[in-house]
Amino acid sequence: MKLDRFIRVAIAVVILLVFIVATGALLFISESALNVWDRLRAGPAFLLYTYVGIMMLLALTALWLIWRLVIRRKIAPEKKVSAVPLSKDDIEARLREAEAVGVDVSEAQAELKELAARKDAVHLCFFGEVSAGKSSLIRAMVPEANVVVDVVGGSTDDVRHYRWRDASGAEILLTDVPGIGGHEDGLTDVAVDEARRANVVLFVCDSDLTRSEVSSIKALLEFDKPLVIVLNKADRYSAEEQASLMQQLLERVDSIGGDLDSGHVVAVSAGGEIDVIERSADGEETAARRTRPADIGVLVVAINRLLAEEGASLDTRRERAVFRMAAARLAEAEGEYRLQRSEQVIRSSTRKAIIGALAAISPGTDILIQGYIGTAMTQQLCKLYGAAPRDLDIEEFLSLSQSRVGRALPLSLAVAGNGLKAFPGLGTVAGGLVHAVAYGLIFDALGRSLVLTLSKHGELLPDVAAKEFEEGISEHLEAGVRRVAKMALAEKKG
Ligand SMILES: Nc1nc2c(ncn2[C@@H]2O[C@H](COP(=O)(O)OP(=O)(O)O)[C@@H](O)[C@H]2O)c(=O)[nH]1
Ligand SMILES: [Mg+2]
Repeated sequence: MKLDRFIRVAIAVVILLVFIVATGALLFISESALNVWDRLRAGPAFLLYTYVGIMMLLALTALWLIWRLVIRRKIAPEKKVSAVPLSKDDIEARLREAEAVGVDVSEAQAELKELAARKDAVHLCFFGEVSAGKSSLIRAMVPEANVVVDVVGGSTDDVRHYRWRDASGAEILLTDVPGIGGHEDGLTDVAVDEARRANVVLFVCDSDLTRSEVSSIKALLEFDKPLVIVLNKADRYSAEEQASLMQQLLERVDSIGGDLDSGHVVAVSAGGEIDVIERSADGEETAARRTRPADIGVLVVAINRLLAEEGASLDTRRERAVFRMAAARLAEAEGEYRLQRSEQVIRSSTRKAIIGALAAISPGTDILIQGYIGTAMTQQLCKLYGAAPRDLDIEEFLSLSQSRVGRALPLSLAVAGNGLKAFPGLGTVAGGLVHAVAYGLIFDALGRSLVLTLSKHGELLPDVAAKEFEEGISEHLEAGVRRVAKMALAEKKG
């Protein structure tokens, strides 16, 4: 009670003092202001205007500085989703930049090399579900190629190219890819990538489109290259059925935004092979393999017409698709690089926190989180994810996180104590070690939560980041305990 009263009196005295000083200052300022004003008015007009001008300039500068420092939030560089297509120079510059930082750009570079290697030949990629008849079609176009055809469901397990000549005599490469919807994982990616590397995509189907075929076509349309829909196995349909199927195909593609010329939907029979049982005159049965007659004339005509019409645009459109693919590969590699680097940053900060806690007699998380290690870790992770927060944001984030840590500390200590029990031969675990693991855990959790937040939002929003830290903390603590306990034991021994 006594202390309380003393504080109140002290505050009253301070208020009185502030009042006296403020009044004095007001009197002094207005006195000198009026003084200056009078003199200025007495003097020449230009002096008055210059003076007022300078005062306003100073006031504006001060306002601008305050705005910059306190109000403005630095916007993280917009992730470029520009409509302007990537040029060769753009993508090469990006690759150089990334390589200089240490990103593994080999996959992206390989795509550019592949593009250069394909420059001289037009590539037609056959795309479609397993057993639609892609391999049979190629065999019908290039009989000497002798593509293996299997009844069971797609025999082509990797990409193959076959030479063909168009009407002008130019060499064209036909690409056979694994069927989409096959059983082996990852095959679809192979096929999709191959479609991006091609100049023209021939989508092969053998009936009305299934839902997955429609979504494949939707994805293919985004590559922006000439597309031909080939309705195969026409021998199974009557002329009317064929006509209505082709109409349906056109409508379906139209409904997903594909602007398909009616000349780009054709019905053919690749032929393929069929196993038959032959009975001879004496009644003996033998299994034989027969080739169905092929009828692919309309497809060849459509391809020739398309190649003649498109001309040089085939190459620019392929280039664009490959540049975009290379950019996507680069983005993946950058993501990978960030993950690895952030792991290093988190580990080294966690180690420092552990060392700090082991050295301190009575460690406090506040010094840890809001001190040098926390600031350095936050800065490094933000930089890695291209976020450019103001120092104030980092400070705010750390102080908001600090209050969350206060609540999570008992949990962290419990998790640390439990985690250490898993290491045999430690005996009774000393309190200092438990504390060190607990603080290390908190750093580990802070770093991991920050990485998730940054990759989600692309910038450091202090309140959001602190909230996400709080939400995920118990999960992060549990996930990190073995790793951090090991680290602490190593430090203690070391
Ligand atoms: N009826 C009929 N069957 C065909 C035709 N073309 C291919 N097939 C059969 O369809 C099955 C799959 O053919 P395939 O070329 O291996 O398909 P892929 O998986 O797309 O390469 C095989 O049994 C072929 O005999 C055709 O024009 N008519
Ligand atoms: Mg095949």
